[in-house]
Amino acid sequence: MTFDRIRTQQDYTDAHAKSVSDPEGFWAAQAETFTWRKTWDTTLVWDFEKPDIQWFAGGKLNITENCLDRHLEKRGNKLALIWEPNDPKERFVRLTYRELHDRVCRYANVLKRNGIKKGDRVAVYMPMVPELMIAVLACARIGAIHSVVFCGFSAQSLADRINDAGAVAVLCSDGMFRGAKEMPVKSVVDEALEQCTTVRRVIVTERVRWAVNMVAGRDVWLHEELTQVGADCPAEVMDAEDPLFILYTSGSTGKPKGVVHTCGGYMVYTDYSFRNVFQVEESDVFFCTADLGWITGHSYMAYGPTLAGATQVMFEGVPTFPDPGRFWQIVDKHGVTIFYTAPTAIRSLMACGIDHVLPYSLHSLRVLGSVGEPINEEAWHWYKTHIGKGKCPIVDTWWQTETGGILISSIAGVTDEKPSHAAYPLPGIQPVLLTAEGKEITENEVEGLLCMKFPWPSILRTTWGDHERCRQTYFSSYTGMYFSGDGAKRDAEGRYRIIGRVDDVINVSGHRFGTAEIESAINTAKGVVESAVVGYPHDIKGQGIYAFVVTEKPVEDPEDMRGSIIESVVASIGRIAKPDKIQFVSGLPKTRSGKIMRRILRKVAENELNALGDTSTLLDPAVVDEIKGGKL
Ligand code: 7RM
Repeated sequence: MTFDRIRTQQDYTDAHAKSVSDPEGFWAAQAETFTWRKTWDTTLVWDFEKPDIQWFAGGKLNITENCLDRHLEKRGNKLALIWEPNDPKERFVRLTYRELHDRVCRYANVLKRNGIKKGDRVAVYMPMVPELMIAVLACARIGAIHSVVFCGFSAQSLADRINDAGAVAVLCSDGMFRGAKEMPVKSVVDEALEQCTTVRRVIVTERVRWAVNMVAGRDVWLHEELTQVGADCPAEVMDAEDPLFILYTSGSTGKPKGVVHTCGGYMVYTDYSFRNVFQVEESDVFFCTADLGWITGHSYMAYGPTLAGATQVMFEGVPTFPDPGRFWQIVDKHGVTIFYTAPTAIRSLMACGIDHVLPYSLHSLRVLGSVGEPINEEAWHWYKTHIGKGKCPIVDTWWQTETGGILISSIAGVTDEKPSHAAYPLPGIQPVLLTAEGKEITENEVEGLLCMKFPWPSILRTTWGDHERCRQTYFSSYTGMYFSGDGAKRDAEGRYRIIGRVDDVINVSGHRFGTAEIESAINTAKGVVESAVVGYPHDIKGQGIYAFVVTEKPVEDPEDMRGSIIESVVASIGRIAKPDKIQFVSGLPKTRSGKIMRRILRKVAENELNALGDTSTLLDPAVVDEIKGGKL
């Protein structure tokens, strides 16, 4: 038995048992279902202490042959992509697998024509247009390493990512539509490139038809380039362990780091987890609402669904435009059967009222998914009742940029579900809970730090340009373990419930930010001396950003000062990281050694003013009363 497809609770139990007793045999059997140019020599080499992790070493392949070419015979005329524009009145686009293959090959030829080669890093900064997915696959086709940067990041963030990766090209659009707004894209790239020296080429997709500045010798229009190329583009042969992409993600310290995923293992795991978690059938229409700029968009839009030969919807816009019924209208319009979104979206639509759901039948829906943050019970029940009409299983999928694919989740309609519980480890996944001292807790009905004790095929391999940082961040806290940074509970039946980050990372609407990252952004505002940022519970976003700010002079016009702080954050990171609350304080609670006691600030932000704990070790305990008094 290969357990290629889990259909029953027993299959799940058997597959998980097999994956633990014989991980190499288990994953080799999955890997054999793909097209390889040369089969691998060794299924797995691993050492978490270095870390050195290799899956399918010696194997040769190109992931796009598996996403596209191998489907042509049987699924050439099947829809691969249904693209729904921001404005419902604009025509939608449908691409069959044959058409997507054709578009990817042509785009890949444009990349080659512009001097981009295997191993080059390519930054992709584009709104959710079909060309974004095509560009990503085109990079993979020629072996260029894509680094997608979400369009909500600022020019500064884009420049930092381009420089860290040494990108030679940027793929972008002229501008973008987002709800009622039109926003610039190319001019943001231009601003970023003032700080970059490695970029030789910018390839611009036309979307909003704005006049943009084109730098001669550097910038070209995609539509003009496409007239110069053909549709034949043989796939570059890649090593299983060659990098496929870099995706930057925030941690508790310093600048965001470039998580590196490689070709072979990532392919095997995203396909396997996609098909099994969502129980995908040939006739399904999958709709993931994530942006391709996040890992969810990489694993469960660009790669997982195309590897599986599935049909998917890609949506350019926002959930509330032209009204909060937009997702449900799309579900009915395209007959969506599997819908995958984030708790923050569910909560915000829930807050808009049921009247925006009632006009739609939603009868095509079969499976619902959640990702990005813990889903609270109220949102879970609303999703179950009003969207799933009580009949659709909900999969609460826990995973991370670093894990490449879903690690803990129930399997739709196969394993049981319990509100707010991600539930069970997928086959191949061996979670453990540790005490703060690093001791494994083996019982049930416990809480601890969530770690993995064995590698799975899509675990990150390194952080770009800084392997030591990868080791430090994920593999050094507890010897022989991958540490996720999350805390979790395990119930009596062995289901996991993720509690949230135990480090200085804030999860705002499913997006990760390091407190240090936001603080340095705030500190660039004129007149700011220092700041401390903590997360606090937010009804819609999950966590909100609460900033305590010390200024040079007493603040005369708080609104004006807040405005300039927000401006600084928007400029350094992007509009997605705006603080929700900014409190001006005369000092921060620090220990005698100068360390900020975030625990106290967190309690204040959470409004637990009577639970501050011991403050006697503070340098100046009096600041605490002032901070409590000024709580927003
Ligand atoms: C896929 C993604 C990862 C962090 C992770 C958690 C949190 C993600 C869930 C969740 C509770 C979930 N990647 N997280 N999924 N918490 N339940 N189902 O979001 O790298 O951007 O974020 O998100 O804290 O560590 S990510």
